[in-house]
Amino acid sequence: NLPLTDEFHHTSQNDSHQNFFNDVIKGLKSTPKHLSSKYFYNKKGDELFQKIMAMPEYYLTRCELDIFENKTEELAASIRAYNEPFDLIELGAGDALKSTYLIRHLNEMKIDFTYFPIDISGNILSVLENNLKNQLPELKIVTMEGEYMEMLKKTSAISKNRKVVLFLGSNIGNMSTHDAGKFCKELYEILNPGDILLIGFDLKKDPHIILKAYNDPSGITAAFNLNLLSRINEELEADFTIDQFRHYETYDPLSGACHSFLVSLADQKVKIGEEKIFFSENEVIEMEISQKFSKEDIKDLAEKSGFTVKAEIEDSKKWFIDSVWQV
Ligand code: AVJ
Repeated sequence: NLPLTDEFHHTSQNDSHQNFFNDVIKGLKSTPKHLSSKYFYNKKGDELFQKIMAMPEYYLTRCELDIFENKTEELAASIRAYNEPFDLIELGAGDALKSTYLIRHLNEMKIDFTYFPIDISGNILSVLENNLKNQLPELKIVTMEGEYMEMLKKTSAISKNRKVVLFLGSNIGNMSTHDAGKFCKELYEILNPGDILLIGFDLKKDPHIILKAYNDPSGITAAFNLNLLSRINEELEADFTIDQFRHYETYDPLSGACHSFLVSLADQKVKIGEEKIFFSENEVIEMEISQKFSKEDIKDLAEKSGFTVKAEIEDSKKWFIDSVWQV
């Protein structure tokens, strides 16, 4: 059945290429123009995000790492990891730096579970699989490359175990408030009674601290945004002149929305495949939202989507929360 597998693989790759093209064209033909930050993560984008996580200004990863490193037992207790086998599913696993602390702890406690890391970047998944197999050769791991919901449904088809879903890093902040609500409702529908969602939220705090995390003077965040234009050039036969766009960042302490934009520095025309897109001088492309939350925002989101908040685990600075929700 090799040819069949091959054919299937090709089809799904063509699909994701077509989806990328359609999303880009649709976004750039909208008013205001926008692109989806989920496409930031090609090989170069993964590397730039690793650099962002290492920047002194980008506190999010260190805060959540503090939780996973120093409150591991509390985390394990909150996901009710006892005797029966369960599936630990991570949405947007990335390099799994944080979750590895929990995974190692569960392993030491001789708890029976299978780890399903899901990510849109096949590149980062192979990095993660190599690392984990080296560190924990006995770990049961099944990597899943694709969109969150689609892959989550696939794990349900593979295994009927109780599910613990990790959605870390304040990745939920990349959705609009409306989309985040829809997303959590959809998760609630897919999960079964007793299943758990452990979800990371970056908290509202001093606006200067938040803005600096996304507006670093070294220009790494700018390069991270501009890399999507390069990716469109490489993969969609486009001709963006990268230095004709400039990164601009805002944080609104009232709504808690941190916004990334690229500003067109001139009137210009860009070709993408057969399509042509016109930019006026100072016109912006909305690139990314990184929403910040209050504790009330988190409780509202949980309850509106049907979940019960079981535990809230904070870092020592109280800048970040891992909230544990149960169906
Ligand atoms: C990976 C979505 C959590 O929004 O903080 C970092 C991505 N963008 N710097 C975030 C990001 C710019 C990040 N998340």
